Amino acid sequence: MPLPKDFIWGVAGASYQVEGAWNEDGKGPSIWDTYTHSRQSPVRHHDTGDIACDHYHRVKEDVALLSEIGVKAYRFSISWSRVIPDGIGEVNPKGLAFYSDLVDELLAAGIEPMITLYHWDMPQGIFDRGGWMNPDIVSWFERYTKVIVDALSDRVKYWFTINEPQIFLGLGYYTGAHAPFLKMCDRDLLVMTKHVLLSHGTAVKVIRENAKTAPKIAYAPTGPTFIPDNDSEEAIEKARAKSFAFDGDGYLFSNSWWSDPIFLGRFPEGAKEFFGDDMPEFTKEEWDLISAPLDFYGCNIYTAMRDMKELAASDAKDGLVGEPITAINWAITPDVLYWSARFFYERYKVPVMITENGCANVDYVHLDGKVHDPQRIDFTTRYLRAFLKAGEDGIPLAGYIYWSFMDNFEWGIGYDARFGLVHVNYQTQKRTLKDSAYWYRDVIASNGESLWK
Ligand code: PNW
Repeated sequence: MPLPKDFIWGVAGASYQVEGAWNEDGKGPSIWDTYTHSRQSPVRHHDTGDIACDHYHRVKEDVALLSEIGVKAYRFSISWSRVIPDGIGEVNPKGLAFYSDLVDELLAAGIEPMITLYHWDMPQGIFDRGGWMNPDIVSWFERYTKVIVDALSDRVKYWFTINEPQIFLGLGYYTGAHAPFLKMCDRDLLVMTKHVLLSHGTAVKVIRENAKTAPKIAYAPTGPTFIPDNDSEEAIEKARAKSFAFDGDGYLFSNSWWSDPIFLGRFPEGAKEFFGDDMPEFTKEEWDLISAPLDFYGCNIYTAMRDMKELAASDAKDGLVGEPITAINWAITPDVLYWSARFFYERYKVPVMITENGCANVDYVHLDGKVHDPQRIDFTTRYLRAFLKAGEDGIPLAGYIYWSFMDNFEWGIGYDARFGLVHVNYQTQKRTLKDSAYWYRDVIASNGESLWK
């Protein structure tokens, strides 16, 4: 069955991971600037995003590459502290102009801009005022959203409020692997959950009420999708139940902790009993705000969860013995896109967009000057076939956004992981389209048909 003509084929990136120019043209520091500069930073090799892909100075060149690949959409995030240096005070006109120019460049190339408002680089000025712990963050995020919507919504239609609360709270404030490298207790994590959900809902309201062109709004969570061990109804039901389990200890990383409030207007069952008096509470008006309708379900999905206790012959914890993995040890499990599309659509009843999916590989420029990455092409072919099968089974699919457009700063593991369709030499900033970029160009040009050849 051919895909709808308006199926969105895109690629993604995020401000701190690509922009560099961390202190230029009036930009204020974010927590990623501050804490990657600290002596205690656990980031591999002490890498920072100070320069990253120097995208801030290379927008024209980078949009030309997007054009060459032929993407229909580019998902990027805005650095809050580039636009409002301390997060709450004066707007920095040069920061805003950078994003406005990027939007113009994209539109001139026929590429749909998709904006993520919060992809983890909180202004240091906000963190110093308590960050997600301070109830005022909701109004600060509201004001920041209004500034961006006023400046860009005449040209931008697609909005993501926040990227992966699971990871920025889970790794930033619980395991300590991401900035600001903290390990906090449930009591505080629950206060932060409350403010993240309210900030999301408030941003949705600001966009709906102020956007100058009809907006499409979502958020971009990740989470564990379990895939069934076999085709039986029983196995499918078991995988579905595990995918949405509240899961006690692992709640911050779960699907239901974040998406049940946003799509169903309630916390998952079992949460209140688990947390007792620490459980966040919302008024009826706040629940309405948080669960205001969204246009689609964004899924950042890379690998499946399996019930290892049942599957592994040995006591392997992370995967099956000798199974295929990417360069950062994530298991290659294509069916996760089929089951994610199905499970999320069945539970939340909005079309599904894969807002991130991709393969970390050991890419380098070969003797012939090209970057041959057959693993990435094979990986993405398999994942896309599984995703499109969900469409054939009647699940409405809104699009597929490959992570990432170009190699970039991969958070806690620095520059070691390369996810890009475009290779970046960090010494020279030379970009080279990988074989996968040309392969993706053909996939897009054929609207997916070439995946079956
Ligand atoms: C996502 N996990 O992060 C982010 O949105 C991107 O910024 C990032 O570069 C990309 O995926 C690749 O990692 C994740 O541990 C980080 O499950 C960690 C996990 C999932 C997503």
